[in-house]
Amino acid sequence: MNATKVLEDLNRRFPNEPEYIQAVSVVLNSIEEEYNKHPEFDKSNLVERLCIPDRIYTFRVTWVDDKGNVQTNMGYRVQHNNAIGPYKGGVRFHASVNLSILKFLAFEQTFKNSLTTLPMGGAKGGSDFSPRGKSNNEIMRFCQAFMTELWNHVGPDEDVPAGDIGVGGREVGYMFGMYKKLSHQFSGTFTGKGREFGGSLVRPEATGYGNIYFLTEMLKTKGLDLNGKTCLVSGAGNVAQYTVEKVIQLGGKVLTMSDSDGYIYDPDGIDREKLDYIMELKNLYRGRISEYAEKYGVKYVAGAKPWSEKADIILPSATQNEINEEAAKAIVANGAIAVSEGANMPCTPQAIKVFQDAKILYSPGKASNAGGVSVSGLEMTQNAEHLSWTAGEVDNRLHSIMKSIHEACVKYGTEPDGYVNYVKGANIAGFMKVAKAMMAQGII
Ligand code: NDP
Ligand code: 2IT
Repeated sequence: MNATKVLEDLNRRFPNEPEYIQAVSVVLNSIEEEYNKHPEFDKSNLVERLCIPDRIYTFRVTWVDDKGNVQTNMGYRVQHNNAIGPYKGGVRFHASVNLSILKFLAFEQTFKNSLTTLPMGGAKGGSDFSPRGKSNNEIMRFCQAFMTELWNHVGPDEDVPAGDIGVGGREVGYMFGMYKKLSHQFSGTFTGKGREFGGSLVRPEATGYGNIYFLTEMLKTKGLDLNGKTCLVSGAGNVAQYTVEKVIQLGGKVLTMSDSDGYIYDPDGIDREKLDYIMELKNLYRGRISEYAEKYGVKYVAGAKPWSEKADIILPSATQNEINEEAAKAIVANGAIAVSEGANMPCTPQAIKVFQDAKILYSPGKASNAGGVSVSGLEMTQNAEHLSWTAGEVDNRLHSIMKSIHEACVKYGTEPDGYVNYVKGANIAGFMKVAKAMMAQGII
């Protein structure tokens, strides 16, 4: 395999899909050497079979808003690869959603899920529907309309969706309800469900907690811990909130959080009480982060990201490509020691290079944010055995999964000078398992 050639070809075939090409490019560049040690891979054109999704469903979603207007949105489900388990991955509702973004997310999910040690393939779905400013009833009608198209293509052993940007417990509940009605079955077809109907304890916390468990392992390699460290967090949604919760528990100090309009900077740190306020503001009232600045009298910077502020640890937890080369240079110049991705692909390839050249700890989302889908996998197990585990049991398993992902990164990513290239480690470890499973299952 020649990564450059494969990418040129993908570029020619999918010229309007920059996020997808970006994600594939990072993976191919890091696995090229390892891949070429296995001539049997190329003989069966494994690389193309791995980069191109198994199938994609595209459909129109029509719903009626509160004023009686008929609205249409696009709906998608990208089923990328099911070599190691049923398709698995979240659903995103955001105005920016398009096929390129969902293809990148489904591609990444395949390797992430492989790293979790659990049997899950990779998928992603979503819609360009924007939940912002919509009433509860509008959200419900949209989720129901979305499922009337998707229900026949998902199932507990076929494809198991969950949440992502704009999709949390409320939306999963509505989609699950419609799925149940149409399929006439109560099954574990979604994860991130409410606790009362098969949801796992610790699933809401899992991505944020998992990222901090992973970060703790990275810091340990340098003899460091989180206590007293300052952190920049972006986002104020599910991942950001539980990232902040775990940082506070471990003695760190979070200086920033953000949303799509701007960021707040709190020099005293966001403590438990302030975090409770943010959770209520975002999860209940669906307000703006600027309201925090008004309430606590701190700085709010509209239309900007927090990366120019000085801190030890950087935890991007909002969206893709939120840290570019310039932001990465500012982060390094400010003396940061670690960047651990909570979001999917928040750093551009140029930004990643800046971190790696500076030899600071840097982990890609497919490793450090895998806690969410890991607990989704544990939710599938609990549903299959019709049991529910205690919060302590789920948290312990999450912790040990994050440790094992870290070990895999160190095993496959340690360079001759001792620097751990977590990108290479995560990509090779994630890839090898999927590759071996595909080879064993023949040319399909
Ligand atoms: P939420 O919808 O709960 O929160 C997203 C947050 O990011 C909000 O604060 C939102 O601001 C902000 N945001 C979203 N899009 C943009 C944008 N284009 N520019 C700036 N800010 C933006 O989503 P999650 O917390 O679930 O997801 C955050 C990230 O984590 C995503 O990259 C997702 O793929 C990834 N992830 C999520 C997992 C999960 O289990 N939920 C698991 C693994 C990764 P606003 O309120 O203004 O919309
Ligand atoms: O990006 C992700 O890993 C998620 N949004 C969670 C997917 C899942 O199936 O729990």
